[in-house]
This record gives sequence, C-alpha cells and structure tokens, in this order.
Amino acid sequence: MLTSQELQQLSDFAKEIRKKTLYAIGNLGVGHIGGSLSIADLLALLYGKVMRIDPDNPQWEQRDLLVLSKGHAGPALYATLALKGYFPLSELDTLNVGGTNLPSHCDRTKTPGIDMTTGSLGQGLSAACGLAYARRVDGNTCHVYAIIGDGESQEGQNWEAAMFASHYKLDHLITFTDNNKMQIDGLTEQIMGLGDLEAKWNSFGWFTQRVDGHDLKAMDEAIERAKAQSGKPSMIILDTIKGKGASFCEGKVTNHNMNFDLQTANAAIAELG
Ligand SMILES: Cc1ncc(C[n+]2csc(CCOP(=O)(O)OP(=O)(O)O)c2C)c(N)n1
Repeated sequence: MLTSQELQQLSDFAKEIRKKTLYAIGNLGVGHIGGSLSIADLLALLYGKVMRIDPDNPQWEQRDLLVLSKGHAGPALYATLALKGYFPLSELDTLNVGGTNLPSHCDRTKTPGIDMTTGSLGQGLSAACGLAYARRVDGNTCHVYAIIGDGESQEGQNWEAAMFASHYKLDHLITFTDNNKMQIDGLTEQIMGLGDLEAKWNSFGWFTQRVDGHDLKAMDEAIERAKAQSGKPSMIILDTIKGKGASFCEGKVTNHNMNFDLQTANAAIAELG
C-alpha cells in the first residue's frame, strides 16, 4: 500500500520521466513518443518502488529484471535509468545518434541497466521466460518483469511463451500489457483486434488483472496481488493512453514515431509543470 508521500514522489518521478523523454526525442527531432509516454507511470512505479535494483551495480546478480519487449519505447526507459543514476542525464542528448549508448531500441550490450535487447516485437516475453526459468534453477529469488504492447500481442510467439510460463509455473514472472489501443499505423481493434484479452490470458493459465495504467495506486496493488500468487505467472493489462501527458500528441494515432522539435518538446515540458 502506497503512503500519500510515496504516491506524490512516484507521481513526480513519472512527470520527470515524461519531461526527459520529451526532451531527448525533441532534441533528436524524431522518435517513439506515444508508446514511451504511455508507460511512464509504470516505469516510475517499477524503478521508484517495486524493483530490487542497484544503479551503482547494474549487473548485480540478485537484481530484479525488466524486459521492455516493446523496445521502441527505449527513450522512456533511458530517461528512467538516467534519473535513477545509472548514467549521466547528459547522455540523453545522444539518443539514437551514431556511436551512442542509447540506441532507439533497447540494447543490453550498450546501456547500463538494460536487461534485454529488444525491438523485434513478439520475442521479449520468451526471453523473459528464459530469464525467469534460469534464475529459478540458480536459486535466485528475483522477480522478472516484462512489458509488451497491445499491437505486439498479435505476434504468435507471445502465446507460445504464455504456455511455457504457465506450464513451468513461473510465478516470479509479472508481465504488463501496455493496452494503449493503438499500434504503428492505427487502432489495434481495426488492424487485428485482440478480442477479450483478459479471457485469453486467463485461459492460458495466467493470473490476470486489468487496471488503469496511469493510476499508480491501482498498479501498485495489482503488483502486490501478483507477487502473492503461487504457481502462476501474472499478466496485468494496463489501460493506457498513447502519448499520455503531452497535449500535442496525446491520444493521436500519428504519435507512434513522430517528428517534433525542441520547441514543441519544451512547450509540452512546460505544460507538465
Ligand atoms: C517483428 C516486428 N515487426 C514490426 C515491427 C515494427 N513496429 C515497431 S512498433 C510497432 C507497433 C507496435 O504496437 P504496440 O505493441 O501496440 O506498441 P505501442 O503502440 O505501445 O507503441 C511495429 C509494427 C517491429 N519492431 N518488430
């Protein structure tokens, strides 16, 4: 249960993540702003409270792990990691330029704090299953978290991973679907609808919950319930808004990989307060 002070701190952290993400993409001039802003609250909660991490020791064996399977949202995770002190904030200026440690999609060989290389959609949950299975074999008590997209959920490999996690009772694997209802070129429902996502994950043997992905308290409580589960992996479907927090792009299907300049970014940063 979050105290009101923790809630305030996490909400401030989420706002900072949004600001730094807007800055980094605006500075570059183009990037995946929509799907980055939709997970800012979740990242604030994970890195601000939930995950067992040590930014001074990113390779700590006992750390919790995150697989950002929708790896194109890297900019939001980089902002989070920089704010936590994994690397200097000034590195955000190098987002996706030649030789950077912060490529547009996550690369575990380049960035301190990135636990899995991602970007080819559909593969991250399988990697998370492997990490969770291997950690358990090693007697490691960490949790493995994964974030997939709703559009990404159309990829068949997710459902093979779903069967694996259920069969092997990976109850230390907690996955989130960033259900912002949009994908690269339109509404997920129109391109290839997912049907009843809750019923699907339930039928694959997962403990499934659905909450507002911008409500820190509701997400925290859902994670607590997921952690209390025994013998089942967890899916938490997050109802989110693509581009949340930046009025120039919030809720617009054009915000997937969008061109905008520093002036636009600064106006959005000012709006956030
Ligand atoms: C295998 C694969 N196919 C296509 C792409 C190109 N692509 C990048 S993001 C994206 C849309 C993903 O939609 P969603 O998972 O809903 O992400 P979000 O809307 O949250 O950004 C696509 C098709 C990719 N990265 N990987």
